[in-house]
Amino acid sequence: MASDGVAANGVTANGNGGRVAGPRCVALVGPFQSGKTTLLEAILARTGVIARQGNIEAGNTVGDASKEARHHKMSVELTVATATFMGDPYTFLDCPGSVEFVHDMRAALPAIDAAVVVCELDEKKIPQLQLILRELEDRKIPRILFVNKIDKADAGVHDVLKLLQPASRTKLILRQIPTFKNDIISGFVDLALERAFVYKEHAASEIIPLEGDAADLEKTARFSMLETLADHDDELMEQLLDDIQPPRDKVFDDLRRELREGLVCPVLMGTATRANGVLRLLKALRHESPGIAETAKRLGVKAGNDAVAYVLKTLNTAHGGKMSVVRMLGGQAGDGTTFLTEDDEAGRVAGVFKLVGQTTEKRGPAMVGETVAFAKLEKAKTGDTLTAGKQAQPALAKVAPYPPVLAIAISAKERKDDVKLGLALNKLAEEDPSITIVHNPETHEVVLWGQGEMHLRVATERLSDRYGVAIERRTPSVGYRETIRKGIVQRGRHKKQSGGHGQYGDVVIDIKPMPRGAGFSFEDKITGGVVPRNYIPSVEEGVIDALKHGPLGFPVVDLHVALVDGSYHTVDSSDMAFRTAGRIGIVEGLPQCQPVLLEPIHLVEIVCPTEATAKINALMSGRRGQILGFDTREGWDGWDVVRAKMPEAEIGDLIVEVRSATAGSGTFTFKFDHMAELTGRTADQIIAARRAAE
Ligand SMILES: Nc1nc2c(ncn2[C@@H]2O[C@H](COP(=O)(O)OP(=O)(O)OP(=O)(O)O)[C@@H](O)[C@H]2O)c(=O)[nH]1
Ligand SMILES: [Mg+2]
Repeated sequence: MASDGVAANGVTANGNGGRVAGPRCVALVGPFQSGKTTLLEAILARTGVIARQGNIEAGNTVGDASKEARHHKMSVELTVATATFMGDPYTFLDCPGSVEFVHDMRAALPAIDAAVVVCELDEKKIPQLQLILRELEDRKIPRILFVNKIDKADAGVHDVLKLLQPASRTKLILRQIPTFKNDIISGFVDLALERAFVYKEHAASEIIPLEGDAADLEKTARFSMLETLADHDDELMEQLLDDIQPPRDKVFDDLRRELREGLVCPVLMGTATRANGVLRLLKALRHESPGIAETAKRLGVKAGNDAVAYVLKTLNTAHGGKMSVVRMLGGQAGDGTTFLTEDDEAGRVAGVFKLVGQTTEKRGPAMVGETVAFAKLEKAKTGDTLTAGKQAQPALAKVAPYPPVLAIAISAKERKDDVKLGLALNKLAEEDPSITIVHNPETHEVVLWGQGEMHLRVATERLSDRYGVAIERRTPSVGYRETIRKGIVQRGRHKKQSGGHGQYGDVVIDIKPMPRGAGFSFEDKITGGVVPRNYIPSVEEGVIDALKHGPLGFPVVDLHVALVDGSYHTVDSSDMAFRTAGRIGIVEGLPQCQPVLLEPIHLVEIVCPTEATAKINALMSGRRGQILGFDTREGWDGWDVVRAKMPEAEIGDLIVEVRSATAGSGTFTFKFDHMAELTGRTADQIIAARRAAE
């Protein structure tokens, strides 16, 4: 009995000419819940790293080991696991599929040799698949599609390419076709090896004779695989035209070359839960994926002896402190190596570790191509290029997180945890750069911005689980303002004669509305010294102070205040007294100026697959949005951009609905446009809520 991929004579069937030896770094990516973590588990079992394959339902997998991931039964951060397959070390990066945690994937991509894109035969998940493939295409990363959950496929599976091709700009090339027994998938035919296999649960597939229907189907499918390869190989094209069977080694050479050059994207299949198809996948990686030499070239690493590494993830472990997961792109580094980032010192390595999920194992120096964790590089950040020696390499890759789309205001449940919360938030943002923390000086809120509901939920769970700070969360305040519709001339008088030194300040101010966006200005129109020069700045201070809280409860903007008259007392007048007088002028004057609420309006740009555009339009209109128009998204077949102006209050949880209207693939950006008057019921409610909160 021969095993999967090895010919009966025991010789590896693949032409070995261009095979790369040495360490690899491979990311497992793909749409949400496609089976990446399960596939990692199968790979670790297959390579002997773990004795038994765990599963998501039982909560005993190497990936998703954090409390938050187990609880939600989804990946919420990158899992790193190193295994050895046929003598070569492979580090697998199990990336979260949820778009809300996509930054962990995006930041890791620059350093990988190849990606395994785990997907399902589900039309609804095609836009998400497309997003991920684009990311890889743009970065020129060789990729293999692994169609998972093939156990659930029916006979329609023959249309694999028809379903998947729209997601890929690169030509897909089907490498295997499934075989069925009583309508249930039982194995596959490998089109390059021309062999039929029958799946065995948690064991290598077994070779069976290729005969009957399967043999006919194989011929057609193989021919179309060769035709695609021949698009980039004239000699092969001639052989096909002349009906000559190309030598097997030539086919393997083409498969390898065309994958690495980004000309094709091979498609394999299997069932991660049963470890079916996993050995074929590993062999494809072994024989076809590039190694560190090509990856270093792709990134433009300058040749030299100095160690160069890319930080693909930062972790704060409970015991080991800070760990920087790096891919060694050049040289070697170990305990005591000092690294530079492109603009700073990164620190000194205090411990090199091999990672298998949450297990860390101390090891010797890291060689070029290996993926390890360095402890205590205090200043290294995810995405940094590290160089040992005196001359730092310029940054090889920079991956900016997507702008955040959802915010919550948080505070520690107990006052005594305030300082702890501050420290924990820094660590949280260090591990996950797609989180932004904003302190709102006006409302004194700490606002956590993130990529979606689950992202923020997991962030707050981490604050309590990992850092021991219990959190309260609220909807963040909207940046309401108020202004006035008409002007007034108002006296502000402050006079106190309670024994001893009195207080006296008296001003007349002319308050006038100004156009939207003008802000606030103050003018001194005093003549004849009725208010002495030196008190005038205090009047202005008093005015500004009072404008922080207008008659409706919000900061007042877009008005002009001129100091036109007043009087003073030689003994009792003071800065304090004039300040108070200025404040009184505003407090008494504004309520007579027809105050009106202003709300911030943002310019929102939503991107979505075209079939969702109508839904998005309706959604925006339903949220007081003013649609400006929609267009096809440049460079994105089958996608639109919808532009609208929308009140900030309505943007609050917009992302939740946009994602639900687009099967998770739509998103938006927004930027402040203008302040607009708001009246009527909505305004009354906002003002009442503000009063109640005070
Ligand atoms: N039937 C079937 N179910 C599978 C297979 N692989 C995974 N699953 C199930 O699919 C669900 C998601 O599996 P995961 O391994 O967590 O998927 P994932 O891609 O890591 O998910 P995210 O990281 O959250 O995107 C779990 O319930 C798995 O048991 C498979 O080959 N066949
Ligand atoms: Mg996962």
